[in-house]
Amino acid sequence: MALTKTAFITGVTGQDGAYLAKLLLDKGYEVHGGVRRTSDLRATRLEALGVAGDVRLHDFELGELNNIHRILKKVRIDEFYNLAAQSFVGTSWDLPIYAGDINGLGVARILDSLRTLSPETRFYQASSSEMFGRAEQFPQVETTRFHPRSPYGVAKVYGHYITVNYRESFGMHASCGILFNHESPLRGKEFVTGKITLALAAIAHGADTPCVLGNLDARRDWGFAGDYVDGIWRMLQQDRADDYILATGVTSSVRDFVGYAAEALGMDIEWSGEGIAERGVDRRTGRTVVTVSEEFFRPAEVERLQGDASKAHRVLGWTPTVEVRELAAMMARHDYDVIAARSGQGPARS
Ligand code: NAP
Ligand code: G4F
Repeated sequence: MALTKTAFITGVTGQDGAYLAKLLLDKGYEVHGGVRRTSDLRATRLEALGVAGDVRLHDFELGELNNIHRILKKVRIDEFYNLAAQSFVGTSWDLPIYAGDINGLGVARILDSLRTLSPETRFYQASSSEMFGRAEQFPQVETTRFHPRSPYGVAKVYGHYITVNYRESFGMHASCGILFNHESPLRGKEFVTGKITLALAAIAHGADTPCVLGNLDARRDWGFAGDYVDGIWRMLQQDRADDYILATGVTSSVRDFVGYAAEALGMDIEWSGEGIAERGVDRRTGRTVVTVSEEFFRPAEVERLQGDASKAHRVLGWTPTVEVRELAAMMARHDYDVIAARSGQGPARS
């Protein structure tokens, strides 16, 4: 009889943490997760996926070395997934030292603790396409040079290379997933996709406040988080640890994403003007749906990302299943239905 595997997920209350916890529970794992002690102890994303009662939660702050030691002394862990991070790029300019501590040094804290207390544990590090930043090569592959453009990205480069270094120095089974943007109905509403789908769903319900955005020309390779956690799990099932890109290979602009979400909600956007004077108006109602403000531009921008996941496809057998238009529709309809449920109305039109 196969022994039950045990996994520990840092950042289990986040988008990816919730999807990964569900995936591992469905595979029969015993799943433990680290949660920060806050004023609201509800794990709403785990609740949304119906697994809140099945994950064993532990107080966990990645800034505190003793928290990692406590977990490793208490639980025998086969697979350790480090998803915790100061994850919102825009905020990282306000918290550059904190971002460096959690996204960079936090990874070293875990790796060094594993090396001394549990060297056989397999380790996953949540690296990011943000590390490519001002990329010189399209599409980006695992060997494309990093040129991060934010304190977040700089810290993630440290987290990435310290993982590679512990693999090379101590033979640890430590892998990095260089993941391109992945979204879902559980995505935080500070990220551009979640912000757009919530604002447009509210407008479809009659709200008269437009969605105020920053750089509409920025391009991202957007996939579905549910697909990406499957790729993450596959990385730790390999005999040899390595680094892999997960991406769809398709790049779309923020403006495109607005159009896809709008379409799913029965709107048809006409764009006019340029720069901060640009507007998106619904042709069917004449209402202004999108405006632009300097407030949401970043000090340094990542203009365009597009990933090549051939290696993950070849070695891991991983393929994304949701394309960006379908993703935008999934998120927009979800938000529409949540608002409808709150106000006692029916579900979204298809
Ligand atoms: P998310 O929804 O923002 O979740 C981040 C998680 O980290 C939350 O559970 C948060 O806890 C936790 N956390 C933050 N600071 C912590 C600390 N100091 N100690 C302990 N836990 C802490 O992010 P996500 O989208 O799921 O992303 C997961 C990981 O993948 C992150 O490392 C992110 O940088 C990386 N990544 C994401 C993407 C993407 O497109 N989603 C792409 C590439 C890489 P609270 O609930 O208490 O805030
Ligand atoms: O949705 P975003 O905030 O995601 P960003 O910066 O790409 O970061 C996400 O993906 C990374 C992987 O590449 C992860 F590592 C990271 O943890 C996170 O999950 O912004 C996407 C783009 C940016 O170019 C931004 O300038 O959208 C542009 N944008 C335009 N208007 C906006 C807005 N972004 C936000 N958040 N809000 C706006 O109003």
